[in-house]
Amino acid sequence: MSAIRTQVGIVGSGPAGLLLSQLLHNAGVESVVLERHSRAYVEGRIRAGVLEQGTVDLLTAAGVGERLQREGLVHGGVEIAVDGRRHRIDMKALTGGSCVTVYGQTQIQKDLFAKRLAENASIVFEAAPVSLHDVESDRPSLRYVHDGAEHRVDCDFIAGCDGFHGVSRASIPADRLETFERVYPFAWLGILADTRPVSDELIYTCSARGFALFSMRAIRVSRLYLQCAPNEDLSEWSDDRIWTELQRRLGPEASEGMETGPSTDKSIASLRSFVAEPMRWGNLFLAGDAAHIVPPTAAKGLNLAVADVRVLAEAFNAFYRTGRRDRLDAYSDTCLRRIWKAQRFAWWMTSLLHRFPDRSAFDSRVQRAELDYVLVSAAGQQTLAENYTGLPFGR
Ligand code: RFL
Ligand code: PHB
Repeated sequence: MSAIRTQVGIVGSGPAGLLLSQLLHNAGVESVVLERHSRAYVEGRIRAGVLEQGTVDLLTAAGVGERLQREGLVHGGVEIAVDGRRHRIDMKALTGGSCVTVYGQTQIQKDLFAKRLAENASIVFEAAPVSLHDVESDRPSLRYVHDGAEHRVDCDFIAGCDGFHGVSRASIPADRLETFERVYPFAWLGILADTRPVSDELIYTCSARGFALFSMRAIRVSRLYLQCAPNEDLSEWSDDRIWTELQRRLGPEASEGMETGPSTDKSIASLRSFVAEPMRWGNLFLAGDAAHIVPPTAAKGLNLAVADVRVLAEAFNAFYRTGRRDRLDAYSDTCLRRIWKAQRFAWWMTSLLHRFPDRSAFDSRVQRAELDYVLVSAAGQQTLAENYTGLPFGR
């Protein structure tokens, strides 16, 4: 078995793993990234689209924000449509200047890979399976198989950035981890299409037929979602059926002139809230989807992954500069404070805007009253705007 030595062994080359390796590199800390899939596979996954200002700032400070600054679409507002009536939330005015930026996760992945590989980063694609060893000792290691041969990475720390289904969290003994979970009784059917978005800003739509979201990736690229059953059969959803359903949920007035066209990607994602505590076991630190999942309604998943990595990179950096472990010891608690606030907001937006099949008539009336309140009250709108654009760090 061949063996190499590094400071931080990173499992997973999603946004969390790659950005961590970039931030460590910028601080003079070495890392090796092990990725189970190919680069093309990781770059091709259509996922997040909305970035908080803090995420944009960190990517820019890390040296991977050039194209994001040029091509990202800055949005100062968001719309909520209820039974065909559109209401705009002026996030920028309500928060004293905060906006979000629409820029696809695929583009972030491309920017990060380009930068990391230009700097000769050590990233092993198609490393499978990966296993974690001696995590509780000060000599942890990662083992993996690549091209049929076994390899070992000896390191000081392991960062588990391998998403919800990864091996890192699964390696932690069950009695060392507490998990909190809620699974929602619906899923999102999402398409991508080369059509002009129906509006300049995102429209979150609440109707008797269920939730829909009108988002975008670029001036002429739409990203659209429909609430559907968790066991929905994708093959039963032709493009025509999807566009018709989108128009029905948005209502005739608001969807007038909507440009339709063939989808270029189509998928179904289930909705779940999940947190694993603590985000550390010995010298293994979990970051991003490996430690927590939010339903996509509040667009927080990628932003939380970036926020974790920011705290983790600073903690590693402090350790290598000073030998002090206090930031590493505080990592899990520091992140969890922010994560639970985002969890609450994602759960709240999901509860507010979706049709719940098992909700009583009373509960549905209360849901509608809450929505009405949020849309007419300055305080309600401000709460939404402040959480959607991203809570500050350290509070
Ligand atoms: P990722 O992106 O899942 O990356 C994990 C990487 O680890 C690899 N891996 C392994 N490698 C080695 N060994 C193993 N055993 C491994 N197991 C897995 C995987 O191949 C992969 O490359 O996790 P990361 O980096 O934590 O990033 C998290 C984000 O991807 C995720 O939170 C967001 O996509 C969530 N999300 C959204 N977040 C937002 O902030 N804004 C949004 O607008 C938003 N929209 C969304 C979303 C997620 C969605 N889906 C499909 C779940 C919309 C959707 C529909
Ligand atoms: C997206 O554009 O993919 C998107 C936007 C907002 C969300 C979720 C996903 O809440």
